[in-house]
Amino acid sequence: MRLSRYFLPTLKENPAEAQIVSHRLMLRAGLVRQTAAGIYAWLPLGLAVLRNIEKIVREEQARAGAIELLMPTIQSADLWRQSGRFDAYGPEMLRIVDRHERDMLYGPTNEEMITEIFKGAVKSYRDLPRNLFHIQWKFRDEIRPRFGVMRGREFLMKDGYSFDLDVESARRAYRKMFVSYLRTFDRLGLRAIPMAADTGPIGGDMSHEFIILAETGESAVFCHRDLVDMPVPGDDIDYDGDLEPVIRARTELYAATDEKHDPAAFEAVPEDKRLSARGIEVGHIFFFGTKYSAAMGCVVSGPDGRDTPLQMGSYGIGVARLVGGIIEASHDDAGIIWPDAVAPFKVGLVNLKSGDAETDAACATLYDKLQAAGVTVLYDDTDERAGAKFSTMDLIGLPWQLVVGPRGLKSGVVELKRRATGEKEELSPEAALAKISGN
Ligand code: 5CA
Repeated sequence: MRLSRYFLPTLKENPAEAQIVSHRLMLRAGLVRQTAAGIYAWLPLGLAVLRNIEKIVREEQARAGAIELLMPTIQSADLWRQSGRFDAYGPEMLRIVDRHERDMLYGPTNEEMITEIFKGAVKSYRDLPRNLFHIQWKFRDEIRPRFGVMRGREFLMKDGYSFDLDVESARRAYRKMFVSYLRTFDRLGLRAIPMAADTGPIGGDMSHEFIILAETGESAVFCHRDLVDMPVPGDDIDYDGDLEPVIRARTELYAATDEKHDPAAFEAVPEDKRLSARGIEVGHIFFFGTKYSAAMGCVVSGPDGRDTPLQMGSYGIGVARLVGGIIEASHDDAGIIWPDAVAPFKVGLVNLKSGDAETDAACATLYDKLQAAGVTVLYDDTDERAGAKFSTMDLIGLPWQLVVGPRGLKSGVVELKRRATGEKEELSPEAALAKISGN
């Protein structure tokens, strides 16, 4: 993409309304714009990051056996009356009346809808287990939307729902998602710690939040320090094998959010291992048994021929929140530092003298070759000053900066900078291409 034809409205000044660094940087780097309180338009650069996150989430859901579908954002209130949540959900739910005076709502989550769909389709235990997910916009009329996309009113979520015949099999589904979340966040460049959590309006008796540590996090969290760097299962993980050891290694160490905090149990952790910090909840998984299936008649005939309400769990990832979370975890004074896996472009190609025939030609060749090698590249072909170009590149945080100017070209070199470390080296254009493509 040529910057001269792109849409990248960056800001020089820090926006006054942004209280935390990720919100500031998302506005300054032209990722999002607020259109109403807690509602954001995703600009091209932000959308590219969102899509990259979605891709990793999808791949890891598929690896764990979950199947994608897509449910609508607008739901009928009747469904929620069946579960009893239409009244219970309270003012956080955006209620809508259509032209026929029917009560509708903008979905804050989808337990009811997926239960209804599943109930109409699956009649026999032979069609179990299943885990269905979608990645869809949600609306929650948060009383205090803040911190940009971290606590928005409209936000993108991955929500998945498992259906099993009995409790043991449902717990197995829960364990699969637990492990899949560890892998997902790891691939996103984050260290997420599973913590015992409250179930809130979703309900159920077992729940873990996945928390990344950040000073600006909304939740106070308490955990054993060893959880922070615990290695995550590799991509050879066998989801049909025994996942219990992976879970046990984590759940036997103390980790709890504020609501579940047990000061006495925390005191039992050796003092040098006690970590009391703030965190961002990027995922949340729940096991709630028959709460929705019993209320809504989602039953199958079991091996004994008797109707059995299904055992269910639900599994959420804050896809939009993750964009802010990743920036909180990875930035410096100059701007964002995208982990390679989610970067909107892999390389920023900087032309130090647009209009100079030789520099333009060298850049054009590099641009073509990068694209031919399948490397995503944002080419700054504008006639801005060099200093401004460097600041923009640092601000938007692409993993590599490839800087081409007339002076270097005279001696046959370009400059390659790694954004994360600031390390720079001069090398031939061919060597630079090889290094970028090989990484
Ligand atoms: N149905 C369940 C799981 S599918 C559910 O809705 N869980 S949740 O309420 O915990 O939300 C899942 C994830 O969405 C959270 O872990 C969080 O990362 C994200 N999330 C929740 N509320 C917001 C919000 N207001 N803004 C941005 N992200 C949010």
